[in-house]
Amino acid sequence: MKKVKSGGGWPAIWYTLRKAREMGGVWKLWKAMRTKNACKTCALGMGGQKGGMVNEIGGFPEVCKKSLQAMAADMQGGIQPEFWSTYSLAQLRKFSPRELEACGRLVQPVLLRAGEDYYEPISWEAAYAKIVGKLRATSADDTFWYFSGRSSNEAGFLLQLFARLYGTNNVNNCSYYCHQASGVGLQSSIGTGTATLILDDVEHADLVFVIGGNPASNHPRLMTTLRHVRNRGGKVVVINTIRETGLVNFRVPSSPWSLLFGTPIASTYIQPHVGGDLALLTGIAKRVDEMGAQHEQFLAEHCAGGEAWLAHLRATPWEELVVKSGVSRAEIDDLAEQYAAAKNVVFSWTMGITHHIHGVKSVQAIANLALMRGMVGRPQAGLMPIRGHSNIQGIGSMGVTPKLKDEIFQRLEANFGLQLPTSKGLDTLACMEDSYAGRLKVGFCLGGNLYGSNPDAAFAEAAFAELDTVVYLNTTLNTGHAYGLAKETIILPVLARDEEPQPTTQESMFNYVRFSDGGPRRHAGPQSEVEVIATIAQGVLENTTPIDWQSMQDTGRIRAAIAQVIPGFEKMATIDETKQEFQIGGRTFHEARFSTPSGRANLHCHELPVLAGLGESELRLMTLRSEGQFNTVVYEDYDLYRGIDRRDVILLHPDDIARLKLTAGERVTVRSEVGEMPNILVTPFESIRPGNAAMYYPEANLLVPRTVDGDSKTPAFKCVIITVEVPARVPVGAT
Ligand SMILES: Nc1nc2c(c(=O)[nH]1)N[C@H]1C(S)=C(S)[C@@H](COP(=O)(O)OP(=O)(O)OC[C@H]3O[C@@H](n4cnc5c(=O)[nH]c(N)nc54)[C@H](O)[C@@H]3O)O[C@H]1N2
Ligand SMILES: Nc1nc2c(c(=O)[nH]1)N[C@H]1C(S)=C(S)[C@@H](COP(=O)(O)OP(=O)(O)OC[C@H]3O[C@@H](n4cnc5c(=O)[nH]c(N)nc54)[C@H](O)[C@@H]3O)O[C@H]1N2
Ligand SMILES: [Mo]
Repeated sequence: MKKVKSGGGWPAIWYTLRKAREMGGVWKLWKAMRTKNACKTCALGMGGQKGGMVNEIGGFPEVCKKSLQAMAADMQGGIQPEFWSTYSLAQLRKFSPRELEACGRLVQPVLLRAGEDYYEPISWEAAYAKIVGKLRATSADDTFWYFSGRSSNEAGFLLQLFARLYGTNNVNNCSYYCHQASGVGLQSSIGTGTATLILDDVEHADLVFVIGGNPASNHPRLMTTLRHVRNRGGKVVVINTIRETGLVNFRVPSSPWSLLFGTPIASTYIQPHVGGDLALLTGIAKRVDEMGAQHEQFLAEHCAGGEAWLAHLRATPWEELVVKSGVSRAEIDDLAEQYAAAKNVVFSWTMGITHHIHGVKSVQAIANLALMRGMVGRPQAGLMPIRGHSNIQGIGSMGVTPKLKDEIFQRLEANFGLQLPTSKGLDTLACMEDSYAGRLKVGFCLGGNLYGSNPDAAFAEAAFAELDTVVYLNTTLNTGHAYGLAKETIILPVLARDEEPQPTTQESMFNYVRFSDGGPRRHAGPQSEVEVIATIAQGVLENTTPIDWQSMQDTGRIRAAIAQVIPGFEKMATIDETKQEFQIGGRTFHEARFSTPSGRANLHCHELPVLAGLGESELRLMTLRSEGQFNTVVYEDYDLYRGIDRRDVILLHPDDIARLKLTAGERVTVRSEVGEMPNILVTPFESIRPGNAAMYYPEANLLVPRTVDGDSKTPAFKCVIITVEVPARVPVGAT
């Protein structure tokens, strides 16, 4: 397939028109996209009361392929009852992620009984009776509660509250596989775990670092902002192991000029080795110090640990930094000079930073670098983790973590007269480990695809199989429904955000709360997430707690509770009348007063990890997303900007193909310490830094070990040591 020369542009627009035709016309899709609901895909935040396709500072039309794909998926027809008697489990397992998604919307509860080969439709009453009966018969700490990031704040708040009053803190979310390292790292540096700035600040930066992410595919709306930065003469420094086409040049659809001619995005493009960022960031800081370009006064007045950190930098040899980053001294010097010369600098990052065993350290290193020049705690500069799911940040704010923030815990107990459990609670992978060990009995998943997103897919399947019951609340089928099976599996169909009978709220990555109106249901069968949670909670807890669960089906009541309990969400109390969307209090730092106990930001020293996988036949594998997917949901096999038209590939630099004596186009077996994938196509990919390889997630989860960052518990999805073998060349008898 021919590779395009820029991201965005006409292919994205043709795609839109094609999708519109499939969905019954441009007008129908346009109407659906323009309703007052927060956009369903990434957390950049679009829609809400400003109307669909409008960003937080009023930019319009902000369209992206992903939001159209998500909308089109929700506009699909319903899965017919015969489907369930036609396709056995064995057949469902043969479906690809794309085929499962394309089966249509889930419209009735279905049950897979122990030992059966077919799911069977059941009534909502029967499903509720089964779930309530099972939960009542199970001790609370034998259950876990997993949340994805597309559900509303209201559903997130209600379900975590129910799980705790039921008696467990085994409450967690997909962030543990995503940005947890950002939350933990930022918290340790500045006392809060989210972006320190708003979209308008980014618009006015004169230098933006984009580290370890591919926003051209995964956060396309950010490209509009990066274009504005470049147009005003600002710089964009991209640090990415792959030279991503869309970060080199992007055709922003909302600008006629950019659409025709494209806009250069990166002014500088640096390609470190996978996992080399910590050393690179440390190197840039070392050079800034050598130049004497740090902000001494800021370090002295607003930071703690500055001196020790500078001493540590000075003692770290250059050679170590160059070897461990894979970036030359000249390039590091250049980055430091650009940084020292800039006035307003924004640091943004995504999974290339967090999906490592040193994820938290890398986030701290980004914060160190920003703090040393006083780039945090003032307008037009700051720290910006580019968040994943559209409401993953809100789900975190609502208390969906094993440990509640002290303030939330105290307010819940004081304001509502509740008694909450104080047990430790398990993070996401710990729940899977405990399931595998036979210690847990019931899993409850609000959205997402915990099986598909998990490292070590064979382990994940076995972990689910140990459970008695797993309950999934989903909108469409995914691989979890075919492989993430307990002895008894129940799928409950829920309404999408824009079909909710009542309003809901979502939080963007800029700490902005959006109010979604909901809208008419597309199918008769699915229920609202809040209704499902309240009904189960009422059945299990009845009147044993001070909460009237039935009345909690009213999302306005949940918002009233959120306003009382969650710090910074006070304006939730009036949002139903005012419809006034708001910035969460205490999160945006336009002044250098940090949320740490001392009010100062902390600088952290790091020992640099050895660059993994330098053995002769080894490669460092990153698992990543294509242009045509949203997480475990694959919409099309085609990865447009990288020019790859299938998913069973390993992307290798031609130098590595030669070094490993492979041939482009041949089938190989890729092995890691936990698994192997046969029949993978060797695919030359000049854009990747030699020594590193790439394969598509979720398929490649068969190869990812359960090695986590000790601080954030996030698996190292971006650094799997692999070897590649041509089957015919494996000597007879070898394993
Ligand atoms: N279209 C689309 N949009 C999405 C999603 C989706 O699946 N599809 N998912 C959403 C979610 S939940 C998330 S978390 C985000 C994910 O957004 P991204 O983080 O952009 O997604 P990944 O595909 O994981 O991207 C990894 C990028 O990091 C680079 N990389 C990998 N390892 C390293 C490294 O060690 N160092 C450096 N410097 N770079 C590295 C890769 O080359 C690649 O460009 O996107 C959100 N938006
Ligand atoms: N190897 C590897 N593994 C990874 C990653 C990687 O880069 N590499 N990335 C990780 C990351 S960043 C993340 S965030 C996780 C993603 O993990 P998850 O969030 O668990 O997975 P998704 O694929 O986003 O979930 C998709 C499902 O959500 C359901 N859904 C969609 N809309 C709604 C809704 O409104 N309500 C409800 N209840 N359900 C809905 C649909 O049924 C769909 O099948 O995966 C992680 N795993
Ligand atoms: Mo994510």
